[in-house]
Amino acid sequence: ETIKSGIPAEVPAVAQPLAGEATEIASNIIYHAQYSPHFSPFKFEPEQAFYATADSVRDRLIKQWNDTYLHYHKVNPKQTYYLSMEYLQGRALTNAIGNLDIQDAYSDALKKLGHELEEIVEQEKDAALGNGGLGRLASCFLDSMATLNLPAWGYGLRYRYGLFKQRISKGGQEEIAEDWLEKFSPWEIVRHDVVFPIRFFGHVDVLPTGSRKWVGGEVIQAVAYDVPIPGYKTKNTNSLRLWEAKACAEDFNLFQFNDGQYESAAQLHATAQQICAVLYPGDATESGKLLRLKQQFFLCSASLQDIMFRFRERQVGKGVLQWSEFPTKVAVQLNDTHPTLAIPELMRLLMDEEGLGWDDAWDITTRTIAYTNHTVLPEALEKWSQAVMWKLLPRLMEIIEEIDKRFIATVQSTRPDLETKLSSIRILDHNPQKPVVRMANLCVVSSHMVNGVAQLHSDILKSDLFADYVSIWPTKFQNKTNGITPRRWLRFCSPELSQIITKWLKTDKWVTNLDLLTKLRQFVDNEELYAEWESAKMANKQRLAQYITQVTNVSIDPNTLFDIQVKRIHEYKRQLLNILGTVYRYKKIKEMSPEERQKVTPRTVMIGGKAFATYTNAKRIVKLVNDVGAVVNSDPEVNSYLKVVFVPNYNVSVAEMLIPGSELSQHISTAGMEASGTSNMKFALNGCLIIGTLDGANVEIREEIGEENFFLFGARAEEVPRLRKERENGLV
Ligand code: HBZ
Repeated sequence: ETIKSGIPAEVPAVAQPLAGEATEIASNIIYHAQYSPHFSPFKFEPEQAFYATADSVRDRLIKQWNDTYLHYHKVNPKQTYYLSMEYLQGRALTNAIGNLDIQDAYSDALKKLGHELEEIVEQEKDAALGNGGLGRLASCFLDSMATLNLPAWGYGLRYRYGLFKQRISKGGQEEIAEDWLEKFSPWEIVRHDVVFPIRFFGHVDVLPTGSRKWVGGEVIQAVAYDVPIPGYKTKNTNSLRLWEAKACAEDFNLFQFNDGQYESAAQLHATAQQICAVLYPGDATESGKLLRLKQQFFLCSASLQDIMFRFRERQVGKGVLQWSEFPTKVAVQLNDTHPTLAIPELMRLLMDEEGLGWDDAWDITTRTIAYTNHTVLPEALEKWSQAVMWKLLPRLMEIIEEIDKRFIATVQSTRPDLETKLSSIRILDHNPQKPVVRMANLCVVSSHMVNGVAQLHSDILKSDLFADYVSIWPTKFQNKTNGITPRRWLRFCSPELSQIITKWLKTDKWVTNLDLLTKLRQFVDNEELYAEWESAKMANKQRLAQYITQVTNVSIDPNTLFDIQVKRIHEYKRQLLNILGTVYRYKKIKEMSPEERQKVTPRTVMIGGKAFATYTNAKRIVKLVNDVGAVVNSDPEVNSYLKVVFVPNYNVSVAEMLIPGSELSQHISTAGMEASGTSNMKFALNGCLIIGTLDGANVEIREEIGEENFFLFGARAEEVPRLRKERENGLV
């Protein structure tokens, strides 16, 4: 389906820097330092310079952002809405300046004011509203969709505390709350006029007309905060709309307050504050689970009310409000099952608020919603307690029950051969121990498209997890291999390498068309290119080495091979295997004679990543890597041949430093477990070799870069079950 906007791709965002532009920008920065004050007057240290610079860049963004909104409002194209509980945006300043193509002018302007742009951008805190690959994918998609001139918005939550800061102590990982809004974010704009009510608890009334209405309970307000998403060298600027939870002023009980009952007076205000307090509240307790479910519904309900409001506004403007047209103007993509409640909520809004019947509402819902699966691990497939859902979302549970009932009826009448499978493919699991709703099943039944995130993963979905559904809807399942934005992950994080590529290709069009990189093949024997490439890599390694020394106190030598594994710590990703391999290497070097050691390629092994706070084995792995590092790095016999560092607090900004400086990267998950992986793409794009298993997107990367550039490792996905069984049975 085409959802092109009509904004011409080649329109430069702003005119090329004029001779005097740096001076103009410098005075605009000074203006903001003075008249958009956030600090005491007359201070212009790096921190103040950052905020003033960001304000000045935002001025430019706002103009094209508003123009974009107006343009789509007029053209009324089909618009994509990405619903995601996570966005790992990282820093925005370099990206905004780069996408607006005004780096040089800003760099000159800051110089005039006594600052270096590189130093100023370091002042920005990462917006880390996500855990790992799934959240970063959402952010990469936003950048790419804006660059492709697609009318596409992201919807998420404005968590106050995003992903925790990881501190390494003697005991291993410690989690520190990270308040990314401690001062404020210069990029977000609160829309005081975009507010929707979200209901929790309560009950369902049957009206005299027979229709049903969810009433009572608590009602919290969702307030929109918008973050601009500029495309690269285009005017198109999309929105990331993050919802914040607030209680109404009337919900503050003045009478109770004046009576000294301070806590109960502000109870709903406190309840509202909890909703967006933290990314992924621990769900080991019942209250933690309830809060997470509240977050999910909050995102879904607010986003759908907003989408429907916009649809109505644009259709009514044309005098043609017909809900059956909704799927021709709206596409809602669910980033995993976390926003599944969008399905019953859209049904509810269409039936109970707009008065549609079940069949029409179902037709619209299924044509609007599509679902991306990111995992086949059974423990990661979401299941919600039916009891909790009845309590929190009574009307939605009625709708889910009805979807389940109708699905069963359809299967029974059209596919009697699947009768025995019904208990596993239906949505409700009535297991008497713990009746649950299977969110992935609800998504598959209610979406018109379901996709996996790499070819192998999509094949496994079809042949395994969703096999029975494939027999019902053979064309519903497809593959969309993940991707990354080449802007953040090459153009801006390695300006050195980018310049070389542009010089040899005689164009910078590769920044929006990576296929052009294959044209570098014609220089495969060119010594001059090699020398330039090597010097760019060395510059990036030096920058990385400096950073590592600064954060770990371990000095590493840029002349050693940089061997890196960075990702969330998980048993299936096998950081344990990497560190055991490193211990083996250490012991081998230890046994060698001094002459033999001369032949060893000196290597620095870097491992980094966060472990989920309650995941004990992952935390043990973090500690082990640190402890192995302490032994190896202090062994004078070995430490000029091998060093081991745990890179603390791995996040988007740290990745932007590590990836350009890497030479070998490890993607060694047990085959069949990693849905895709996306850092593998970022490393490959930065001219790094991969050691990896045939898992996730590694398979496709290997096909693209050639077997000779990929160190293949381990068993294939189809061999794994047999090998596992043999080991369980003690045959091996
Ligand atoms: O999504 C990752 C996959 O593990 C990775 O292979 C893939 O490349 C990436 C993008 O498709 N999945 C996650 O990052 N998942 C989560 O972070 C997650 C968050 C909350 C959950 C479950 C999983 O409740």
